[in-house]
This record gives sequence, structure tokens and C-alpha cells, in this order.
Amino acid sequence: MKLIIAIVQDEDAQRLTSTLMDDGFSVTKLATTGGFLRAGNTTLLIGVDEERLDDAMDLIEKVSKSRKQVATSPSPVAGAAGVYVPYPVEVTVGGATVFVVDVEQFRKL
Ligand code: 2BA
Repeated sequence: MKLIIAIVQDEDAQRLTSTLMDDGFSVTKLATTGGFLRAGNTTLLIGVDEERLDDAMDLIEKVSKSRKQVATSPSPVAGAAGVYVPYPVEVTVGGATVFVVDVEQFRKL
């Protein structure tokens, strides 16, 4: 068995959860926060048998969209007044950041 840990954007989370469940996958949804943007995102935990791993990955890829977001970072050098001025940086977020790990045991107790 494998555990898929998929970090997706909130905008895609509901549709992805429904799509996975409609296809027979079990999903746990966590509200998480990205370290860089410090904005909300969603992490899905999906335990799958190995033979269904590719099916789940295909669905995640199909539903998760990439989007541009603007982050505000402090400027790397202080200005004349010695103040670090915030400046906008555009980053492309997603589709999905996915980790696949081996599951040593899966039990429902
Ligand atoms: P955030 O950390 O909020 O990052 C959002 C987006 O900002 C990233 O999109 C990437 O395009 C950009 N970014 C992140 N760190 C950066 C940096 N040091 N310099 C410049 N740009 C940077 P994604 O790569 O699609 O990541 C989306 C979210 O997935 C991340 O949100 C984070 O919550 C998670 N994530 C990505 N890589 C990860 C990793 N190696 N370990 C754990 N979580 C990860």
C-alpha cells in the first residue's frame, strides 16, 4: 500500500476530493498553509493499493490547475532610509505537489 500526500490549491480541493471519492478512493482532507505564500492550501491523504496508484495520480493531475499568485516579500536590501520595502513577486502555484510514501502498516482498530 502507498500513501499519497497531495498539496493542492483550495480552489481545486473540493472537486478533487469528489472526483477521487467517486472513483472509490478514500480521502482525508487537511486545511494547511504554504510556508512561502503563507496562504491556505489543502493537503489530501489518500491511502491506495499499489495497482491503483497511477489511477489516483492521473485524477490529481487532471483536476489540479496551476495559477499565478502574487506574494509580497521584503526587498533583499534596505532602501536609503534603512527600511526593507515590501515588493510584489509573481509565482506559479501548483497544479499539485505530491509525495508518495510506502505504508508499513494499515489497520483500522
Ligand atoms: P507555498 O510554500 O506557499 O509556495 C507557493 C508557491 O510559491 C510554490 O508553488 C512556488 O511556486 C513558490 N515558492 C515556494 N517557495 C519558494 C521560494 N523559496 N522561492 C521562490 N518561490 C517559491 P508550488 O511549488 O506549487 O507549491 C505549492 C505548495 O506546496 C507550497 O505552498 C507548499 O505548501 C507545498 N510544497 C511545495 N513544495 C514542498 C516541499 N518540498 N515540501 C513540503 N511542501 C511543499
